Amino acid sequence: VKSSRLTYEEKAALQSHPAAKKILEIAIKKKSNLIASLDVSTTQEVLQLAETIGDTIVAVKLHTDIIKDFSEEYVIKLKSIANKKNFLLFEDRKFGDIGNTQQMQFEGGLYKISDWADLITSHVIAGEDSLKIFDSKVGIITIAEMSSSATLTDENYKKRAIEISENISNVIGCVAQSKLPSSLLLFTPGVNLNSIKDKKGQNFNTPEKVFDKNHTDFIIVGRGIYKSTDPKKEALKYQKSGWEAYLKNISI
Ligand code: 5FU
Repeated sequence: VKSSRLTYEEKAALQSHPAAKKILEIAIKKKSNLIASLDVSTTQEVLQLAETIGDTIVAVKLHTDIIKDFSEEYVIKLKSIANKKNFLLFEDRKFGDIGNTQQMQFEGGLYKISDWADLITSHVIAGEDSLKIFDSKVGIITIAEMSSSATLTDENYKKRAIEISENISNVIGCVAQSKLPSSLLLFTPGVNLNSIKDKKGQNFNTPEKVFDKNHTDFIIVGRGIYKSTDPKKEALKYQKSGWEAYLKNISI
């Protein structure tokens, strides 16, 4: 019996947005569904980690507003590593305001996210029109469901978030903790092989669990990699574990 989950090749055929096609292409080529969340506070740490683990990942996820020494030079260097190592740049900005404000936050300020990000996250809390301001080149990933304890993103919220996501042509998928329609790519944070939660509300699952239970497409790993004493070794472990979980998922 064929599993209800589609392969990355099948998903790529369903997707029309270039960022969606690209991340799936990289996944197939590298045999990786790993996104590293580099939540570190200096540009040097981001660049060093990106260089070290770049071969094992499909994207680097960033929170650019936690970096102390952001500069245009840093963006140039990071883009060059991304090109060389073939991964995407994913800014986890979680926009959550009216369209007019989000547009200024996306295009302006210090970070000029629209100049360099391949992927961004946005909440849908302000309704469908708020998502129409992002330029068509960027792949939007909406937040349909959060990983934290007692999150307000209940079943109804998730359902509405999915409806909005399906209506906006450059939304390529959602961050969520449960299954999505196969037209949307599923990005799952809260993944860790060694811990089940932190002391600030985060909940963790293993790569195997999020593939088995949710048919995820991409696992997002933060502290599991960047806090480890050997990030390269740990990234390889998550790459392998995520890929094996995917292979098992498609073979059932
Ligand atoms: F939308 C979400 C969510 O529901 N949970 C998350 O953890 C985003 N995240 C992000 O993924 C969070 O902001 C971190 O950047 C990352 C998880 O990092 P960790 O160190 O693996 O917990």
